[in-house]
Amino acid sequence: MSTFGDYEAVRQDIASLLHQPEYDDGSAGPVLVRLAWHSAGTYDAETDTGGSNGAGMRYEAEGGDPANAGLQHARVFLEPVKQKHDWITYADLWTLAGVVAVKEMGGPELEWKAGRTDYVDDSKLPPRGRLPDGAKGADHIRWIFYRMGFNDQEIVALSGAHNLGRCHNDRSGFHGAWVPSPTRFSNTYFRLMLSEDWHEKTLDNGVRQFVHYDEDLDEELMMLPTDIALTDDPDFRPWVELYAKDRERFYIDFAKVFAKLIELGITRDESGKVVNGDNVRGGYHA
Ligand code: CCH
Repeated sequence: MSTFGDYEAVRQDIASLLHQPEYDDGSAGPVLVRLAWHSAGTYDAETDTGGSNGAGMRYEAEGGDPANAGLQHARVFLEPVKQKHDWITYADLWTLAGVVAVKEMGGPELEWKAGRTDYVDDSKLPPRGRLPDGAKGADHIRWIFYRMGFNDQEIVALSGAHNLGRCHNDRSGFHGAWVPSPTRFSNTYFRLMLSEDWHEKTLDNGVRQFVHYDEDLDEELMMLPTDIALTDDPDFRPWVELYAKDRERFYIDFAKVFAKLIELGITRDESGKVVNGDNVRGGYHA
């Protein structure tokens, strides 16, 4: 039995499922962080559509977006937690899972507030194509993240999440991890981005990425074209340099911007209660 509103118990159950010896690098953490990000990263400030409210990824329209390939693993990992604490909404569970995973992997404490609903408002469903494409450059990144309301500093800070996890051939077409310890949160991604000599490689599937051979690992590490774009662009680069040398500052900025990400499209009253996402004509409860 689970007590209604006992988010601490949910946090503990998320933390205890992170260790997954058979999966990837032995942790569900990175894919949970990606689930939280993709659930929120469809937000469009101008039309106030998309965002984590509604947990739209449960349905084909959003879940079947090729950009979300692989995130079913994250949702499956979380299903037992949802079954046990059936009062929590998926929208809250997915965002909270990202927050818990970052912390458990050695990252900063991230502010998280409850109250998202699983109410799907058809008029607010995000069209596909709102998530970034790793094959592109700085203009594309800005176009995607400015739409959500982020600035250049926030874009670079958020990108530091690529310190976690890896790319999978059968999900995105890219291949490999960004850093040698992909289940530890740190600023290694920024440090390696600047210190290593990344060269372009075309994989067997025709996908282009940047690689660097790590002798200790005896493995190639990777960067997406969008990651490398952060070092080439004159307004992004100073932030990469700052976060590469100042881990604390990266943690502080990451915490701020991630908290902002998972609140996109959520309107709260003074008491913190979510006042949108419910009782909207044309929607349905799941
Ligand atoms: Fe990302 N990301 N991401 N990413 N991402 C991928 C994996 C992760 C882009 C593309 C990709 C953010 C921004 C961007 C994570 C967190 C964040 C993959 C590989 C691609 C491609 C997917 C696969 O094959 O499994 C692009 C492009 C951008 C921006 O331009 C942001 C922002 C965040 C979070 C704050 C995490 C974590 C992963 C690892 C997932 C895993 O399964 O290991």
